[in-house]
Order: sequence, then structure tokens, then C-alpha cells
Amino acid sequence: MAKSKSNTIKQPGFLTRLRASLNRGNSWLTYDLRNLLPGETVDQDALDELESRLLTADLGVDATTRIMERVQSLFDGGRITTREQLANELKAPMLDVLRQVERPLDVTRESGPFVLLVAGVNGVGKTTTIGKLARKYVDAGYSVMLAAGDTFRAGAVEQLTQWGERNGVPVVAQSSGADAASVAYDAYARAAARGVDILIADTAGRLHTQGNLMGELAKVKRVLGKQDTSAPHETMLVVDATTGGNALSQARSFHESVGLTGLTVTKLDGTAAGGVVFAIAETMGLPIRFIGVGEATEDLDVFDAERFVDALFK
Ligand SMILES: Nc1nc2c(ncn2[C@@H]2O[C@H](COP(=O)(O)OP(=O)(O)OP(=O)(O)O)[C@@H](O)[C@H]2O)c(=O)[nH]1
Ligand SMILES: [Mg+2]
Repeated sequence: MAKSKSNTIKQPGFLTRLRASLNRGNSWLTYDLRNLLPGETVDQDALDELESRLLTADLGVDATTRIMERVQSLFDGGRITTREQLANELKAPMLDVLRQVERPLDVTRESGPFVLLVAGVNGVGKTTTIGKLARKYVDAGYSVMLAAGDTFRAGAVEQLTQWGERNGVPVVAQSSGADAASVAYDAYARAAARGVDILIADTAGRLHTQGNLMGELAKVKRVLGKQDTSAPHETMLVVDATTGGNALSQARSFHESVGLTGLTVTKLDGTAAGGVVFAIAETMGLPIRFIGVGEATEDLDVFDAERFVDALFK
């Protein structure tokens, strides 16, 4: 095991990138607050309108209710009269919602590879996230291997192989159309034999309604579990923030069918809101491991609740 392994893979300068991506000039929240309260003084109408804006921004009913209950009680107690006070008092309940799911992935293992299985709907950013993670873990001193478990889509193996080559990380693949579980089996055996620290397995994009494909994913999990009863150590769903409420329903269905242990939310640069992160946090309670704000390696980072909320308030 390398001695130089770093226990954090946080990206320097990520807050600036996150802020720029989420806000594009002006945070939707800052914008909404100013827009809602032109006269600076907070009244009940403004709070009602704020509630509907949070719902429109995909925060969902549960998170919105929790946040607004706190704000309402402070307002009723005379503690919120100005826009600035409202902004300050909004932060705490928003942070409470996100702190529940701020649990970074711990990849340390006594022996055997840490197995990270990545799943999700087509095009959400699974393979790109794997490529970025491979780079981060290599930079942090870990040995990494990738498994090309998407044997379905033409070009999927090449895409992962390119990420591997770029980062000097071996990729285990079979021919297109091969059994995904067999690729996973093979990859685990090689990773264990080589003493690799982290094995990251890609999978084909699938909809939760595709029963046969969900069955395949369950089989991949089972096969890994036969080699190491504790594997996969993480079954991570990737969701695309631009799909709003769909991201939440995907998380629900995948969790029901295969059992998830974590989530990554990508494409937060493609949406003005990022509100779905709150909805997922409050409703699912599953750890949010990483967030993505662009296509480059430095655009992925460990999820940090405080940084996320700070980025929303400019
Ligand atoms: N803007 C932006 N684009 C992203 C992000 N993450 C991934 N992408 C892009 O999304 C597209 C799809 O990414 P993939 O990694 O191929 O997605 P996938 O889930 O593996 O797709 P399938 O294998 O087809 O299911 C690519 O063009 C990526 O560059 C992100 O955080 N922000
Ligand atoms: Mg892919």
C-alpha cells in the first residue's frame, strides 16, 4: 500500500467553480430574494411566495416544508424583518437538510480492493465520473483499476479505455455484448491478484423500468459479493441535476431494485437551481458522495454541505 495516500481528495478552488456554475452571475436564490422583496421588508406574502419559489426550484415538498417551518417560526417571533435577516436565517435550515447526507466515501480497506459500482440512467455522466474519480484517486496515491461493465452501448468500452489510458489506469474489458457480470468477476479477480486499492466498475445506462437490465445489475452485485462478501463496498447512483424531479424518482427506483449506498449529482452547471440536491437529501437520506459541475476532471468534487449552501448565496 502506498504511504502517500491522502485521506481527502478535495479539489482546491472548487468553491469558486461551484459558485460560478450554480449562479451564472447571480444566484437564483439571491435573485429570488431581491425580486420577492423589492421593498426590503419581509411580510407574509413574501414568505408564501418564497415557498413556491423553492418548490419551483425542485427542492421538493419535504425539504421546502422543513426550511419554511423554521423561517416561519422566526418570522412569527419577530426575528425576521429584513431581506438580509431572511437570507441569513434561510441558510441554517438549508444546511440542516444537506448535512444529513454529507458523508464522504471512505475507500480504506484492511485487505482486498475497495469495489465501487456505478449505476444510473443513460447519459447521466457515469463513465465521465468514473474517469474523473480514477484521476483523483491516482493523484491521492491509490492504485486504481477500471472494469468496463457497459458491454451494451457501442463505444462504451473505448470511452472508458481512453479515460484509463489518459490516467495510466488499467481497464479490464471483454468484447462488446459480453456478460456484464462476467466482466465484473474477471475484473475483481485481477484487481485482487494485483493488490489494487480501488476497483471502479462502469455499467450500461438503464431505466428502472427495464426489468431485465435491473436484473443484470443485481447479478453484477451478486457476483462481486461472491468474491468478497462485503463487495461492492459502494453502489453509487449517478443522477443528472438538469432532470430535476426525475433525478429523485430515479434514486428511489434504483434504491428499491438494487439497493444504493451513495449518490453523485452531475451537471449542476447545467441548471440554475441545484434544488434537487435538497429534495434528494431530505427524501432519500442517502449519502451524496460527489457533485459535478462540468466536463473536466477538476469539475468533480466531494460533496460539502456548507460549501454548497454558501455557493447559493452570493
Ligand atoms: N456539463 C456537464 N456535463 C457533464 C457532467 N458530467 C458528465 N457530463 C457530460 O455528459 C455526457 C454523458 O456522459 P457519460 O459519462 O458518457 O454518461 P453515461 O452515464 O456514462 O452515459 P451512458 O453510458 O450512455 O449511459 C458527456 O458529454 C459528459 O461530458 C457535468 O458535471 N457537467
Ligand atoms: Mg457510460
